[in-house]
Amino acid sequence: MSSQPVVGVVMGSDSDWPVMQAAVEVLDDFGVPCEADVISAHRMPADMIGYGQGAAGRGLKVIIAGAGGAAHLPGMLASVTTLPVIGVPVPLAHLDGLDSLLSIVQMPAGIPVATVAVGGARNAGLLAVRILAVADPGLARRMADFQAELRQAAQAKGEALRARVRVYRAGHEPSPPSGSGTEL
Ligand code: RP5
Repeated sequence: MSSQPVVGVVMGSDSDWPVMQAAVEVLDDFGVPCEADVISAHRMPADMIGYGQGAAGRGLKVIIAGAGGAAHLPGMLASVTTLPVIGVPVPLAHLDGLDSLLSIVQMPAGIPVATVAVGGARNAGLLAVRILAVADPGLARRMADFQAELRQAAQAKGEALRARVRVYRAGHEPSPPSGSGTEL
């Protein structure tokens, strides 16, 4: 894969970066070239429209857009591009991100935004990888390997939990029922 970005990771403010960083990290892990930038729907609307309109022409294939509060960036980008847009609700100090989630997920019919969980930037990156993997067998194999690792990690957790339960039960042997011993 060339280093030409194929995923655009954009956010309403640099204050979103601590959340959005996880998307860039997982894209880097999979070797998917991406760009990251601040594009604010409310503070720089003309730039935001320009970014969305030019995204496909610049070679981007997926846009990941994160925003908090009145989070209109993902939906507005989706309205001016044919690319798939993944929205990341960024939690702010108030309302725990529910405001961001509802702003992003409640799109009108015809303009979809694939919305991940509040703060779910890593899943947004993984979803972008899956979208690209449809036309990239090498990337699909890496995703399959990643999922196999998840399964192994979950199995190891189960094994560790079963061992803990055995230890717990060994320390809580039930008392013998009354009347079962020798009584005077
Ligand atoms: C939103 O306003 C941004 O996406 C960010 O989550 C929030 C706060 O932005 P700053 O005031 O920190 O720049 O548009």
